[in-house]
Amino acid sequence: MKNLIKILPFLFMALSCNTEKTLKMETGSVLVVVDELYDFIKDGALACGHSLEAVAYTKELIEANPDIPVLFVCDHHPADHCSFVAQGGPWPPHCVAGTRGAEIHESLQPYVMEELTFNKGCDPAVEQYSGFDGRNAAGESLAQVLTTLEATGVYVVGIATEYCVYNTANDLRNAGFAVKVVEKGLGYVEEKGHVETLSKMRQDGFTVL
Ligand code: VGL
Ligand code: ZN
Repeated sequence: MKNLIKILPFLFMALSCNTEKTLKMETGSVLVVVDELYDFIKDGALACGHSLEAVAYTKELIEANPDIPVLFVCDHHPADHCSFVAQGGPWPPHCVAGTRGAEIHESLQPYVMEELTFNKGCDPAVEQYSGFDGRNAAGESLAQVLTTLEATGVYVVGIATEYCVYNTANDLRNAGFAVKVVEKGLGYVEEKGHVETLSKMRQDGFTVL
């Protein structure tokens, strides 16, 4: 018993060192959540690797940073979108407007605000991997709203690393925003492509946390 009391403080220290603290986002920055939609998650039409983990981490990140605005980018296709196999595109039908597959995961629903939600890929003839091309219900672009919010930096999480996350991050950076991609919050089509995209982004000078 005495020995146990002696080692207790050390045991406590060891355990608390192991619990990593959730990332604190810089004041003045915003979080952009890309395509954390049912069709990209678990058993969805285009289910991606690490997607449920990405959603869980995104929720954790939001809750640990209650003052940071959260912007959602959403793939939102018509049923005959050009990116679908039937139209000669590379993908199975996914994120069709009005279906469950196009909805943001329920665990993130409490944080969704219409004016901070941006749909993309709405034109049947145009593929849009970048959230930069998205528009909110009022027709405003992501860049416009970031300017209104006076965002100094943008953290990016979401699905899929190789496509929409990469293109969104790249366009944001080209528009002059300081972009930080948060690895724990990413899902991917293929792990190899995910790893390659991350190393390309690091080489190009992105911050990957
Ligand atoms: C995406 C494939 C097709 C993405 C969207 O969100 O990365 N990938 N549409
Ligand atoms: Zn799509």
